[in-house]
Amino acid sequence: MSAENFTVRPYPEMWAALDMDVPRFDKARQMLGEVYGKMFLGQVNRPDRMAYFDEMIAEIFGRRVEELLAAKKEGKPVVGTFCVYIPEEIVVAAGGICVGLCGGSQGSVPDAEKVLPRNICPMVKSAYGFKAGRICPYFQAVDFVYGETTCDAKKKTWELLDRLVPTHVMEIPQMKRARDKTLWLEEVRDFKAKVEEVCHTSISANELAGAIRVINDKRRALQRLTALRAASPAPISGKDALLIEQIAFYDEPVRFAREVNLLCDELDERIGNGVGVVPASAPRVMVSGVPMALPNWKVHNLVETAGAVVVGEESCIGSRYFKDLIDESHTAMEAQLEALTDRYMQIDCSCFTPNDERVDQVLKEYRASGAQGLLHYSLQFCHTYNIEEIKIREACEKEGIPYLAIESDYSPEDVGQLQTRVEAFLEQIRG
Ligand code: BJ8
Repeated sequence: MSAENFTVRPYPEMWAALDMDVPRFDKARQMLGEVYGKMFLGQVNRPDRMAYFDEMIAEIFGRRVEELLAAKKEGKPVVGTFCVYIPEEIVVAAGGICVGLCGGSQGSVPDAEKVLPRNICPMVKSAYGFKAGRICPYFQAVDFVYGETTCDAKKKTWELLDRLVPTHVMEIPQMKRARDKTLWLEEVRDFKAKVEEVCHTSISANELAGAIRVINDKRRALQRLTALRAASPAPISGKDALLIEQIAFYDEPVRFAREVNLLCDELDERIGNGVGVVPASAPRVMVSGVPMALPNWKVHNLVETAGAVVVGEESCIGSRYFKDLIDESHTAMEAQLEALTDRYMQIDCSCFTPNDERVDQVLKEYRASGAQGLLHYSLQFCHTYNIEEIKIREACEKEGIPYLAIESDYSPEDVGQLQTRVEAFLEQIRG
């Protein structure tokens, strides 16, 4: 596939059957194809195994949606989520499919702003706008969605989203004391009961054990990919790695893990032969902060267009999603749910207070990645990440780590200004 002839394939009949705004969505499809072709296929010396992930984008509005619809036909639940706190193992154990519905596009923001305030997080607006504008086949295909109470923008939006699609909400505690963990375990139990009720099924310990293994394998594959990015020269671009982390939220997990491992085999070979996507002298940057939902490639594109390479994402679309595994040794349901709860409570989202473990985690990942500078990325109006940024900055200053904080939204308006700041940051790294 070349940059010029890459297209995201159209499925107008299926979209019409899903009650989508087909003419409008088709324009968005074409634009995505053009942007993707330029941004991804124009990269030099990409690993061959990226072909699978290119194909996932070419078929993002087609074949994968067909798979979801086929699963529904067989009576399997298809559940949409917006946060890595929602335990997808339980949906998979019920024979269902979990898809991430976080919005990463400016295109759906105006639909949301007809209803929601303008001065809230673009990720929330983008997600809501996809449903309100009927311009996302995944949103149209899900049986129901599961929101959470991580931040105010999200939890109040779920009340309105429920008017458009059945929306259930898990209460995520804001602290990590023993009583908060007890609350979270109760929420996990309720989540399981709700999934069972909606899906008319009862999950067995055996099924849950299988689902835990499947999702752990997906996480192990992503951990392997992250470890390989520490090599110098970097064997894969940050843009491609981010793309894979984004696809993790909608691909079939067993197939996805297999493909990531095949890619990692190729990266192993590249490292052995000293092959990289950039020269070993290119500045290496780690990105930390809010999740970058598809198709939000803004920061990575800025950094890599300026001649550097991104070597890690401390983010929920990144290491926060896969750094921790669930203990697979339990065979009884209650012990499995407790193990699952323990794993999920390790996620260090800035919605928690205190959240000092995130500062330690950022430094740990920074050292492991071989990065030479840290770029903190917040979305506009995300108070928790914007405020927690202060502690990350202080830690970097203390360690002498070159540091840049960016706060942005999904519009292209600030690209010129951000480019200047990124270039100055890379100059600082180059010394
Ligand atoms: S566990 S990071 S996926 S909440 S960026 S919507 S917090 S205003 S995305 Fe997140 Fe779960 Fe936390 Fe991860 Fe609100 Fe901030 Fe927007 Fe955010």
